[in-house]
Amino acid sequence: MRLKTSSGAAVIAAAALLASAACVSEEPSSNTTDSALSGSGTGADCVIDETVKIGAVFSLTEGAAFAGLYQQEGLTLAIEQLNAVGGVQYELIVEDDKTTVEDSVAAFEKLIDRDEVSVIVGPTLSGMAFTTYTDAQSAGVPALGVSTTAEGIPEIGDYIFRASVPEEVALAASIPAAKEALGLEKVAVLYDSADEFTASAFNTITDVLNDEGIEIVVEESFETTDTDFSAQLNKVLGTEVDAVILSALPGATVPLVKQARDLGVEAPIVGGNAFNSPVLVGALEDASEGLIVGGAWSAAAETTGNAEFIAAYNEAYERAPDQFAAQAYTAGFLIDQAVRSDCDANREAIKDNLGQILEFDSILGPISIDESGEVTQEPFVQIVENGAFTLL
Ligand code: 1QQ
Repeated sequence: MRLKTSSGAAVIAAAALLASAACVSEEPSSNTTDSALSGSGTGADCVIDETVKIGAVFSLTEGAAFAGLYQQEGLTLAIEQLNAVGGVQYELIVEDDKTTVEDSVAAFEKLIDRDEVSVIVGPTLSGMAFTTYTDAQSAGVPALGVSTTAEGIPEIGDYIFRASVPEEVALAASIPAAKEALGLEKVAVLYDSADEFTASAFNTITDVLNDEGIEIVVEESFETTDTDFSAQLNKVLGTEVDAVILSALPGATVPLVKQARDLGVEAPIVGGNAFNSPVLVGALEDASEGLIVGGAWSAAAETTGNAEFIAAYNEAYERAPDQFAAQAYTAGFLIDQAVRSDCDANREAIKDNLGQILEFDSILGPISIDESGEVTQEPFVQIVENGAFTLL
């Protein structure tokens, strides 16, 4: 397997910069079919002569690198294991979007037009996916999200899929679990209104709290790059809320939670997908204690192959995997399943078969993706105890 990492061209058309984040469903331009990507046999017996190119766009630097680096490692490990099986050989081409929409668009363009990949995994953030998936859709290239959890992602078009438990599903599990564990009656909700994923999660949070009969006594927003949260936290102080529900990326979560504890806000903190990261726990140090998170994977889950995955990952990278690594790893196997079902790695065949994944037995548990592109998977709710995630 060859692993190429390049920053991609930084030149972006003004149109791309201005591209709307709204969900659009465009008809793709026609794709050519490469007969060498279509093999003989099926499933485990599938043999394809040409190497199948898988592109990946992850945030390997800047704000979302806390997730992107794990994603790159997880997907690389899956591709190595899949290539060892034989019959189908994959080449993984990874691009860094530097946590910007511009670089994400450039990376998608390179993978689609220059590398002519069969499928793209990523990008890391929903905030980039709303633009890049519109491009993948118009080009007729299937894209599989592994951490894009905002509302409206699969609706972008029929070439867009995700293997990442939507934030609304994660929160619909973590908030009731926190209610049961902590007896939640009154909460504060703090959210980043500038990021599409965290803003969309805020809507879900209010819906779930309403459904659960939990009262919101403080509701405050901030922006992704803010560093001082004292104004919002001072509104929480003295309210005796049972928990703070936080919708933020780790960049803001770390100073916010630390400042909360320093100011004397003692309420437990509940969050979703972005919090399921050892990077966050490490950066928070003691302030991570008691954090409740909903997400797609747990090291403690007794799912098929999970223990072997953790061991292989530790061996390869000398650190433990996280949720983002686990999801990207799973994506490799989902793509392989889609390729092998018709023994065809052309874009159109992968698109058709990614939409028919039924209860695939994965380290995330049984996972299905239907033709709408949406994933069905049971989320995991965890709590940080003694600096480590354990199932709640
Ligand atoms: C999204 C997310 C982020 C937490 C991924 C790192 O879930 O942007 O949708």
